[in-house]
Amino acid sequence: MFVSGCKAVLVIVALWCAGFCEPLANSAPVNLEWRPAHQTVVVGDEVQIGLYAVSDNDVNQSIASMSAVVLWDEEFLGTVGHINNGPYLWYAAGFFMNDLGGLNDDRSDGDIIFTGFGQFAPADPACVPVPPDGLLITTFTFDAVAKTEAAVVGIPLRHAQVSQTEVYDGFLPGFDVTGTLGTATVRILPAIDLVMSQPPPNSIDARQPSDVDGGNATGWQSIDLLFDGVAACLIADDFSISVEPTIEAPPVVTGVTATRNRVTLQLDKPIPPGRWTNIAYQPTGTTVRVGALPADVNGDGTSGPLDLLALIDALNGVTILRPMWQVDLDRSGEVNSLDILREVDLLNGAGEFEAWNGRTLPP
Ligand SMILES: [Ca+2]
Ligand SMILES: [Ca+2]
Ligand SMILES: [Ca+2]
Repeated sequence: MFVSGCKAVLVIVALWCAGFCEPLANSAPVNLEWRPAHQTVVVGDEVQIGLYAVSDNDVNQSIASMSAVVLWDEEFLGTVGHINNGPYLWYAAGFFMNDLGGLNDDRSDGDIIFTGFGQFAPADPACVPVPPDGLLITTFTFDAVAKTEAAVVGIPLRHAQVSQTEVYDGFLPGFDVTGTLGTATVRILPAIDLVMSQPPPNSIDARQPSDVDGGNATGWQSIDLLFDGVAACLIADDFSISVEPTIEAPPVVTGVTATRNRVTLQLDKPIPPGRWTNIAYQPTGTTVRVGALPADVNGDGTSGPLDLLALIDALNGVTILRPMWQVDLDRSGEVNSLDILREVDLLNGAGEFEAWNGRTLPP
């Protein structure tokens, strides 16, 4: 049984050597590189990193077989797996058991060896075509288990003496064309989410958007976000801003200050009047929005005569206490009869103010 098994292996190797591809180009190095699906993930996510074979020059190369030793930091990335979702149909590709170095006995200890064999001739194509822009060999998967700024995945040429990364040419039998070996880093964020903002979600700033002469454009230009866990590691790229209805150049995040659970976003300009501004926390997609609608004292998304009544009630202490952004229409820092005059200016239009009477925010 054992002897016949050995014979079978010999036959396979012989067939392989006989079936090499027609020389189409000079054999050149083939690089192995990583392309993470996402540069930033959250603890608990599945991390996906494509392993690519890339021609070292500007013509297609070809490989017959390859092995890649893969090392990763198991403190941050848990059990490894892979999905053979590349365009080439391998004869066999995976983490084969009984590898020489025993790397594949344990998939969670930070080392593994991936091996792929191209098809036998006359399959079309027999060998694996490797274009200059790269061929997806397989997609590695890891569990993201702990937060870090950089979880590293690398491909050493040799590991623990017997395990070796090797890429064999598809043109010249047995010719080692192993090129450069890439490294990937993935940022892993804690499993936190956005739970509240200040101003609170759906707040509408009713104050004047500028001075009456149109100068000194003013409005919310920073917003505090509250998370359900420590958010000190977050950066500007973790947030995206969009505006509804859309405008050509919505505000962008220019600064992030984080203290424990609280993050203050600084924007490059005030949120635009007559619109909602959506702030999304990218890793989870959770979004809060705040709006600006001049004269909308009662914050119902429409500016009109009812808002003038709401302001008069607020000045007379008739209604609930309103936040300053609903009642200090002229941004003086005080609420008084001048704000009533300013409310009328904003509704009817005065100086450079547009007439906001009847204007609404999208639902
Ligand atoms: Ca292992
Ligand atoms: Ca209103
Ligand atoms: Ca005022």
